[in-house]
Amino acid sequence: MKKFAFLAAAAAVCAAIATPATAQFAKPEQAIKYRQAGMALIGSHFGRMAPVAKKEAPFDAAAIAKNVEVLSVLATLPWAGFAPGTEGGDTKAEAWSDAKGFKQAEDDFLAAMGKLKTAADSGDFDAFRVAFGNVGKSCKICHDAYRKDN
Ligand code: ASC
Repeated sequence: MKKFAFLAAAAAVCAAIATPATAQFAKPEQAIKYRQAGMALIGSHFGRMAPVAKKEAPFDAAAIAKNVEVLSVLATLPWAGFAPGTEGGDTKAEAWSDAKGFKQAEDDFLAAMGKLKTAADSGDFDAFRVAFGNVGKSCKICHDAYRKDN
């Protein structure tokens, strides 16, 4: 019985920890807010590097690597907020009716992000500039297809 009580307590603790991560959104509006917040942060951390890529600001390799490290985590976030049943916001219905295409666009973005991380970590400006441009293209392809009012 002692062992059972321990296992039951351990299971309860696991459930308490796991629940917030699995049952993320009680209402569709919360998912919409979450994905919009994620996209806003991605836009901020991506956009702030544009002047560097365009050679309008100096290339600080360490600062870029640090920012891309943050961006790499942010890049993984919004997608859970596009769960079925959360249609709305600035997203076209096609993101759900063409779920395969939308997932492909997500995968392409994350692949481009992986290459940007490698380039930023290398400290090489030209590698960074090319990889930055490719991430930007993947943003635009997805926005053109699935975001309203581009
Ligand atoms: C950004 C931002 C986007 C993308 C896109 C890239 O900084 O907010 O939506 O880059 O413009 O083409």
